[in-house]
Amino acid sequence: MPTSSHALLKVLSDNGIDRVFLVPGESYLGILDALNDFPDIDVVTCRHEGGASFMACADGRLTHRPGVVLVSRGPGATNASIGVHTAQQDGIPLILIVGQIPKEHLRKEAFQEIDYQKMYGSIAKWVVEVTDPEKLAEAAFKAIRVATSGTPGPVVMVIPEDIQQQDVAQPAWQVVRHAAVTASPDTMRQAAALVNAASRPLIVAGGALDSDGGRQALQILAEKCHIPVAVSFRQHDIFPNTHELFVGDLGLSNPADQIAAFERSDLIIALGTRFGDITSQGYTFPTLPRPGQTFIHVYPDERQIGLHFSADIGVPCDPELFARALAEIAQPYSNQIGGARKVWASTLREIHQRIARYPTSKQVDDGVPFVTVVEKLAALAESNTIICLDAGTFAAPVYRHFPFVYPQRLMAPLVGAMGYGTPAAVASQLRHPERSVVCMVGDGGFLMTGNEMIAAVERDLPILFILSNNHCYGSIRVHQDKSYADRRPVGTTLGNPDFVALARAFGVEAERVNALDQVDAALSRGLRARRPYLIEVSTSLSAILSSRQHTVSTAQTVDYADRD
Ligand SMILES: Cc1ncc(C[n+]2csc(CCOP(=O)(O)OP(=O)(O)O)c2C)c(N)n1
Repeated sequence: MPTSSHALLKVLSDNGIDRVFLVPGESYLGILDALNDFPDIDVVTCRHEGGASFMACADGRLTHRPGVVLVSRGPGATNASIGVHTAQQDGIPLILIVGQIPKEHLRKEAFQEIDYQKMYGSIAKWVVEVTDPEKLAEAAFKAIRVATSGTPGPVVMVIPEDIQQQDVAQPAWQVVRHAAVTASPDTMRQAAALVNAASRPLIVAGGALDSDGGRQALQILAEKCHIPVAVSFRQHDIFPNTHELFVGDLGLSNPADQIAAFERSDLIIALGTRFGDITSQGYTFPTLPRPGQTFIHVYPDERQIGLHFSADIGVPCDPELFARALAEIAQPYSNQIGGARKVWASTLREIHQRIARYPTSKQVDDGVPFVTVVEKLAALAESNTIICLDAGTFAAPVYRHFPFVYPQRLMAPLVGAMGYGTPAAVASQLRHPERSVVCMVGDGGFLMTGNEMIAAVERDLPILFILSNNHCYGSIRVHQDKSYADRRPVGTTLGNPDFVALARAFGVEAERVNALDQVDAALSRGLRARRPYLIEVSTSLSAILSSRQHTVSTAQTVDYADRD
């Protein structure tokens, strides 16, 4: 007999949700039981709700459908909160389903009770506590709509354990996505006039272009009008990093001269980006609230336009359609007189190339400078590789040097949450079994959610885990060094297990790299392994501490300090 839980799952399944991540709990036995009747929904059992919620975030990012995570009340829901916050900051569709205490006990501070409206009110797009089994399907339907519309984000569905088993109608409802909208012909003409008049235009491209069509439209526009492209925070794979018009990312440690150069632009086209805190360098680029440049802001969510920076033209529409339309009517660069734009683009490109150049390896005696691992991985990685990153200094060289060319993908949390890497790799490999998936994680982050690596063994996922072991919460140590002249580190040194032995105990093939000359062979073995494989790199701490700046040339230094 189909129940209210079946009605809930039917709505999810009818709307393309084919996988859920969960840690089971007695508060949602009804939904768990109903999952038996949905063989098309893959149930991924996780070991911690934080890991489960990160997996759902990664899945939501890859599919643009809500990632779905199911957890128990109280302890389960609190553990899962990191994924809700990540989905909110990263703009990712997510549905967190929480089993709740029986409805007759609500708001009595019953065992494991939480008022989720209060708890999640400020980090979720919508929190709904359903108390009528007849309304469960409707709430699920609306949850999909809310999670995927505007700026995508998290929805929390709270479901008391005693409304999960009733005999209710089983509606077949499809959420209809909005038709993609574009700007009016008048607006497009105005935008084209601004582009035609600009000598130093700059496109800042963001995550709302994350589709084959979006990337293609961006490239067509950039090439036709010869406009340099910078990508927003951690959206490296939106535009080919090897392209002559790629001029870098706006992230946590852009050198001052690069930002100064971006500031010399006379037109900024913010395309598919919210232009938030990090992209805007702490709301300093461009000038807040009135940019010094002509500013066009295109984003699918009306609330983001003009939120921080007032735009000359603000367009709440699909950035792909906008880019295509603009490319059609803007004057092709080849028809323009003079080479101002060419000089402008190549100046920015040169700055980027200088920053992106790998530093010459330092001689250190406490391990391998992790930048060398990144350099060698970039040379060996397949063209379809998905790189999943945790948070930490080990990731800095990836952001700065790894030349992403789609379909290579960067999966890194905009929220900077440790613990994301391993679960994201599991979710990515499940979603794309045909691709090469590499997870890079620090020793700190690995001991937060590395337990989810067991899913790679259970499901035979050929993920390559590269674990940077510097016996330290390195990123924070670097901050301590930088902030306090007397350098008194506290709370950042880590005593670690034998990670190779740990991985083997999980059933993962593993080896340790102690020296530079072992890196190449280890990476080759790991990438060829076709089964879960872990390389523990004995990473040098002194390379990032003693002098945080690797000298690349007299004109360049590379600061690794600020990359969480
Ligand atoms: C969940 C969470 N807790 C704390 C932090 C603050 N934090 C940012 S990076 C970092 C240290 C990361 O250490 P590790 O994983 O060993 O990488 P490393 O920086 O040493 O390369 C910490 C504690 C965070 N970003 N996320």
